[in-house]
This record gives sequence, C-alpha cells and structure tokens, in this order.
Amino acid sequence: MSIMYKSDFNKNLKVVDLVFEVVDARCPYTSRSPQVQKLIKGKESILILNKADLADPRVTRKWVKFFAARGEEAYPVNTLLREGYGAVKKILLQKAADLNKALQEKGRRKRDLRVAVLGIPNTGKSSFLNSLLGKRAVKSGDRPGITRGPQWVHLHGRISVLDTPGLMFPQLKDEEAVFRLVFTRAIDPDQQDIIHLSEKLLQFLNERYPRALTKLGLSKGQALTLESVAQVKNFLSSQGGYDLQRAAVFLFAACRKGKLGPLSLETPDDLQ
Ligand SMILES: Nc1nc2c(ncn2[C@@H]2O[C@H](COP(=O)(O)OP(=O)(O)OP(=O)(O)O)[C@@H](O)[C@H]2O)c(=O)[nH]1
Ligand SMILES: [Mg+2]
Repeated sequence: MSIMYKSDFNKNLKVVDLVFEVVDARCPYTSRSPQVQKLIKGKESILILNKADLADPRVTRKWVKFFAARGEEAYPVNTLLREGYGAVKKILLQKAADLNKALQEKGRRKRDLRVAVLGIPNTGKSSFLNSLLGKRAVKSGDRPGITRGPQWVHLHGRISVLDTPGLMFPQLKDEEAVFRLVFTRAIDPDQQDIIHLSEKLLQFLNERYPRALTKLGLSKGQALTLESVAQVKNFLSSQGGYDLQRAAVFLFAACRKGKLGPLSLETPDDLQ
C-alpha cells in the first residue's frame, strides 16, 4: 500500500457515519481484524457475519449471542441468496432518517448517510455491498485482493457506501488462526503449507464434522490421510504414487464451497 493511498483511505474513512465490519461467519472471531476498530476510532460499527450459508447455523446463533453479550450487534447474512438483508437495510434507512432529522434541526443541508464496508480479504465485502444495492456495482471474486482501492457507491439516493480493499490482516497468532484464514481464503498458502494444512483439515473434520468425511467417499475404518483422499479420487502423480498436492487443493475447495455441508471453524467455546 503506497503512502498516497493510505492517506486517501483515511480521508475517506474520516467522513463516514457508520461502519459495517464484514467477517466470515465460519470463523467470526479469527476473521476480525484488530485494525478495524483502531482505524474507525470509536465510530459506530455493526458486525456482518457473511457467508452464513456455509457456516453451521447452530454455531452462528452462538456467535450472535456471544457478540450481543459484549454489546456488539451481529447480523448473519448470505450474500448469494440475499438472506438476512431485511434487518440490515432497516438499520440503514433508520440511520439515514435520523441523520437528516438531526441536520434539519441544526438548520443544515441534507446529506447522504455515509457508510464504509471494512474487513479482511475475501470475506465478501464487495458482494455484501452489491446485495445491499441490489445490483453489481463493484467487482467481487473468489480470491483475496479483488478490490484495489476505496470506491463510493450510492443507495436509494440517501446513502453512500464505501467499498474498501481487504487490507486489514488479523494477527496470525498461531497455526489454528492460519488454518482458518487459509480455509476461508483470506490468505493463500504456498504449496508445502497447503499439504500440511490439509492434514489439519482432515483432523478437524474427523473431530467436529465426521459426516463430511463420508461425503468425501472416505469410509469409517479408512486411515485419515491425504493419501486416502488421493486414493478415493484417484489422483495419481506422474512420478508414481498419489498426487497429494492435488488432493489438498481439492479438499480445501470442496470444504470452502460447502460441498461437504455447512462447517463452522470455531465456536465461542473454543475461546475459553
Ligand atoms: N457461499 C457464499 N459465498 C459468498 C457470500 N458472499 C460472498 N461470497 C463469495 O466470496 C468471494 C469473495 O467475495 P468478494 O465480495 O469479492 O469479497 P471481498 O471481501 O470484497 O474481497 P477482497 O476485495 O478481495 O478483499 C466471492 O467468490 C463471492 O461470490 C455468501 O454469503 N455465501
Ligand atoms: Mg472486495
């Protein structure tokens, strides 16, 4: 990020009235960035648990309670089917009306409510914004780094929304956090790491979602290794043996897209 760009970013944020912090519903704790609260300096913010369709609904309900107990409003949404947007739009329209009333009382001119969408890469910030608007106003895509610079778009002629690039990385505290962020594709690992992390993924599925393993075609008695995945899928390496790299990529892709059912990577109980 260039210095020019950074100041541009801060300048845009300064004029914002409300912030939507978009996190991944599958790991709403790890996919939060401590930088967001620092950047917005006490401005009002609302948590959006996006990709709720990919997360375990029971666990998502626990997260909403967890945040509520800390005085934070959290709304699960599914951007692809536009589920959960009623409540979010209601808040926006109410805030826009409140702002105008306050301005009018002060004898000042009406203006748009200014809202920013912030979060780490690939949580679906741009998709969320498009869903709010009901049209494809900004570009989105299934890898990190799609949005390059801040961009304002307008909603109902009363609200301006700022899309931002996913630059605010969470601290990569431990391997568990790295695993979750690779899973949700906030970061892309190198070739060696993905093999190692997919072994972790198999372990995780075995412990928390054993039924997902049967969807993979792995039977109960089978050894839980990447090799067994390659075997089931018949991923052969040109050097002989199995293609573990391909098996690892396949495994992450299947889980990420929800092919093995909804999966939550962390629950509030994991924090204890
Ligand atoms: N299943 C599912 N996929 C979603 C949802 N929202 C977004 N996606 C997908 O997630 C990917 C990332 O979406 P973007 O909107 O580009 O994410 P972003 O946070 O703007 O990403 P950057 O700008 O790269 O930081 C895309 O492939 C979207 O289709 C959702 O609610 N459910
Ligand atoms: Mg984006």
